Amino acid sequence: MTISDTTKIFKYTSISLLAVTTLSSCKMEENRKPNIIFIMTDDHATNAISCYGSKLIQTPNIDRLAQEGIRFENNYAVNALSGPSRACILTGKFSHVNGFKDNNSVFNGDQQTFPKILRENGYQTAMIGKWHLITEPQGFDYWCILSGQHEQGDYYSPDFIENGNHITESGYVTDIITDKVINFLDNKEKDKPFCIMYHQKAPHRNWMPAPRHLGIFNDTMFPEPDNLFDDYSHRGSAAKEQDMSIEHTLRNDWDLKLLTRQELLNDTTNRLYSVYRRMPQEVQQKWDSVYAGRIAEYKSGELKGEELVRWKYQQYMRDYLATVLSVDENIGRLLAYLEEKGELDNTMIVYTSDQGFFLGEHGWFDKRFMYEESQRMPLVIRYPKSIKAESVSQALSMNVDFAPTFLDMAGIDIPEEMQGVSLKPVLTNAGEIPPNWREAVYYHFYEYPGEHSVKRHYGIRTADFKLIHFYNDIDEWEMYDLKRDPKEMVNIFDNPEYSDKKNELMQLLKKARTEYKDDEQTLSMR
Ligand code: SGN
Ligand code: CA
Repeated sequence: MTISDTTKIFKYTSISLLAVTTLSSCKMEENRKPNIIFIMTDDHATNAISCYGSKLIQTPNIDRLAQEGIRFENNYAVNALSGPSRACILTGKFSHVNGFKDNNSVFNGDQQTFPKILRENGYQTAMIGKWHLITEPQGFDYWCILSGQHEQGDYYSPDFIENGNHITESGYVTDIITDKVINFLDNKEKDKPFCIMYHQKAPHRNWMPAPRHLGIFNDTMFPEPDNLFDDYSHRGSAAKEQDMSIEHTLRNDWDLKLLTRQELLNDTTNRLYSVYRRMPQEVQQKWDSVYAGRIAEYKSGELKGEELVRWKYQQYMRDYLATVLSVDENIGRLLAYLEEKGELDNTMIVYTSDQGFFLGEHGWFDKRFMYEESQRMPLVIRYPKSIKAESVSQALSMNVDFAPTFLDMAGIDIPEEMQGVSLKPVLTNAGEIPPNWREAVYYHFYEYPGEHSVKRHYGIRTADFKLIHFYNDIDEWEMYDLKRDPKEMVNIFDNPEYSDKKNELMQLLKKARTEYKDDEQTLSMR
């Protein structure tokens, strides 16, 4: 063999070795499990997200996730309240199965959850922000959850429990939670995939904006929903007897912030004072100056009747939407960080909210009802390796589907006991509805008697219709034709024109209750 032959062989071997190495690193890259950042806010209505067609606000960073990924048009909470929604998401099971039915429940943390399974399969896991399940988080390498106000947390100088230790941070909650997420990413083990639950408090009541956004909408007049003055004449007693109206329920102090500094200092037992005192002095000063005009307007005594309701709606929107600005900005900050670290495209980024929210529709704020504004949750996912940009899906999905979806995307078997189904076929096929997909989503709300007085109810929503049974101290049915009446203004349950449809929906409801094993007696107790 000549020297030149040896060189050739050497060259050949190195080239093949190089090819093998490149191939296997490609394979590794291909087999690499997706990182997951599960962003969830609190009470963020689709009507306050621009990619969902909001007429109220621009949310460019959430929109970017949708433009570069998928937006779900028909994603629903199965119980539109914080603790219950979170428990459904973690377990992939409905409230009557996971045991967390209302905000007074205590989560049984020993049950199986998707973060536990991801962790057993090599993921580093973190839970940062609002938890609201009372028992300590399980299944996380790192956790830092809001405490205070029954685990609702505070907007300013919030208290947290970090891996079991009580701490107080200075600053604004939406920024702090994002800092903690970035800090976790900075310090994580390099070779493991990660899953972070990034859960904001905003835009939850009582809607306190960041210092930089205080007063930002003072001169903005927001469009009113056309049913702001709904009189519920074509609905049953549940809609009439609720306690969540802009007119009667919004509080002058807590919600509308109509107390001057002097009034707050004179009444330190007022709840608004308890959050005001958490702000540093310079922020208190800005607060005083931006709310001064509002307080003066109110005190002029000129606002009355419908005009007063309209005015309250404007103040509500100004504060609520200003807290949304910080949510969106911080998502932008996180995306820029991931991009800089080269992790953006390896990470499945999910945006949702624990449920929707009423922004004046039917004259309301809050949620709980199985009406569109509160039952519907935003769901936007960016993961360019599997999801085609600009996908939009009409598939009916529920929050109990999240756990199976995350496991499936990570290539992990889904436990039998999970009641939701994986959305992977929807994600990987540009949002197309898979064959034999479900015909209806199921819902069951339990917190009654309770805050805001929304009666117990359960029901189904199909692509075009909704059927609801209110029970406990009443026994009333409602049905809506969502194509003709998308704002759910006229109950057609007793309309003979729809009797066939009604029978069909009754059958579907029965089927859902059997399938999901919800056999609770739901008759009137009167
Ligand atoms: C607090 C709010 C309610 C809200 C619940 C549940 N009242 O109690 O308006 O419905 O949280 O919200 S407040 O006076 O404290 O602001 S949830 O999103 O956590 O379920
Ligand atoms: Ca909530």
